[in-house]
Amino acid sequence: MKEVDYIWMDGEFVEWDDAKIHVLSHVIHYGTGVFEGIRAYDNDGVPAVFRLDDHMERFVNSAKIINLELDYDKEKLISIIDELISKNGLKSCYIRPVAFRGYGSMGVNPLDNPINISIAVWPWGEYLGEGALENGVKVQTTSWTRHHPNIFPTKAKASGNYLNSVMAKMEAVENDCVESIMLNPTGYVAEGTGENLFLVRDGELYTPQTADVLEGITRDSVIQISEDLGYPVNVEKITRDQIYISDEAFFVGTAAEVTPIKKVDRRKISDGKGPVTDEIQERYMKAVKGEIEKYQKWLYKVE
Ligand code: PPE
Repeated sequence: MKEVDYIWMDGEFVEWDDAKIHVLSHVIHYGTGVFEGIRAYDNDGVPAVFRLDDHMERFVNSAKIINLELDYDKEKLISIIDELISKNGLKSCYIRPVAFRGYGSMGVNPLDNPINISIAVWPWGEYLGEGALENGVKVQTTSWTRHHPNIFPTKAKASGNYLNSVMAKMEAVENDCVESIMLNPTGYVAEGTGENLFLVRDGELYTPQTADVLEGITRDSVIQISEDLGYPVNVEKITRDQIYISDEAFFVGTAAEVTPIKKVDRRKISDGKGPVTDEIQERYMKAVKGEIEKYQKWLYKVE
């Protein structure tokens, strides 16, 4: 799948095909890694990374949660991302930093294993399939339960956590859906496998609390955008059947951006984009492209 020329690994820019690790690396066996997902957008010919500082703050925090001491601080990692985008000549791309326990010894105890770190960039289109942003997606509630915070660290974007997402995603695809909505251990709505969720009802927005979901940066941006548009945002417990009777529903995330949900568990929610989703999606896409003065503070320009 070679997409670009260079990937950064442990202090060096290496050719895409040479960015390899040993098969006995701890992370492969035990999921001991953390990662981020960030997007850069073409702002009139200049790549602009959306909320880079916030993403790298979360990356450093994820590492802290799983006891990975990084040799690079947030500022240094930001300057590497800047250089990597330029070196690969990209105007827009997805950015994937990952830090993990590498090759050293086997067994669950990771503490003697080295800590490796890498950053890759590549162009990435619509996350939930072509046309998803325009037409909306069909989703299901999964039979897999989202993490209990004392089983997996919900504030860490940790590699191992994602087996839960992978199971729910495969189940969705097998059921002819694009994505799964996951319920938390007490049965309330949590999030998608790689997105946060919003509902619209009677002109107000609803989204679950962050206690047992990832503190999404798109979620936070969408809350601000919605409030600026005059829509009240209610952060509260949400039940599964509340989705069925909502006027509109949508996923948000770096990769998914603002993706409308048209059907949940075979119940129709909307014909695709509803009017509120439409307005929020449009504002979000304008914000990331640098077209709204107020939100330019969210953009890091690679110049
Ligand atoms: N919840 C989960 C579980 C999640 O993985 C993401 C991002 C979000 C919410 C939204 O967070 P944010 O990107 O900060 O708004 N998922 C990333 C990984 C997707 C993947 O398949 O890999 C992403 O969107 O980049």
